[in-house]
Amino acid sequence: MDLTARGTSALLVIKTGCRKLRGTKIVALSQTSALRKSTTETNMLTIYHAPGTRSLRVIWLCEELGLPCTVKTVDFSPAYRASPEWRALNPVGKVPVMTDGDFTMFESGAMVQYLLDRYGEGRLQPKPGTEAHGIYLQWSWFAESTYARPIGEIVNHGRAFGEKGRIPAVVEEMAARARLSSEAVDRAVSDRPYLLGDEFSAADIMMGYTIMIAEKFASIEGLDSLNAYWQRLKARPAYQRAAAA
Ligand SMILES: N[C@@H](CCC(=O)N[C@@H](CS)C(=O)NCC(=O)O)C(=O)O
Repeated sequence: MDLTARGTSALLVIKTGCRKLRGTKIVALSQTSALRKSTTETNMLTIYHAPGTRSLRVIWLCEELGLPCTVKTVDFSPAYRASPEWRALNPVGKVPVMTDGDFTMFESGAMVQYLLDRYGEGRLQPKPGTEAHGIYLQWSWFAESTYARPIGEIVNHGRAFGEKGRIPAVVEEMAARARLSSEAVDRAVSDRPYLLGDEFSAADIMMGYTIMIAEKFASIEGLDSLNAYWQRLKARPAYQRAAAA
């Protein structure tokens, strides 16, 4: 990881980008006038990123859409995340944060939806207001609010209490909740390549990150459809570029 501190600030340098900056000019990849306008008239998107965290979703989406963005690597230490500098961007000291010009957002799923609605031109989500869009929202929200939640608690429990203070029954109970969600996704993708069917959508990006942490902190063993789905997601060049950021 190429981290270069700027002065005393723990907000670390631009390490890489969804797309490279040339000097101060962003290379606009989209052919659309709306996007060309926004990429040339503003400094466009900046994603505050810590490797292995939910900022992966936002970078991955930008890569899938070909949206230019700047990635800034953030010091993920509790001390920095508690600092007034970081709290001004994320009020609870979490990662990620995204800015679009002067506009700032926290919550990865909200960033994904904002980017799709503003710059997606209908890509990677069904038409809003349709049942297909309802299913898309269902899996997107499920990924963060139901599936990721117990996994996050396993991580937080370990971080707060350490190996010695860890309460195994609590971790087991949360792992069981995560497993129930893993099984639900396993069934959902048992007859289709992606959550919505044949077409990849941003719901798969939301879910992909959650499967990543399920694999790391809970277990996805023995769930063949889920594992095959995860391999399909990881094989996407956009995922690979995001994972390398
Ligand atoms: N629902 C939030 C969750 C953010 C979150 O939990 N981020 C993790 C990293 S992936 C974090 O900052 N954890 C530190 C902590 O909770 O103390 C989102 O999707 O942005």
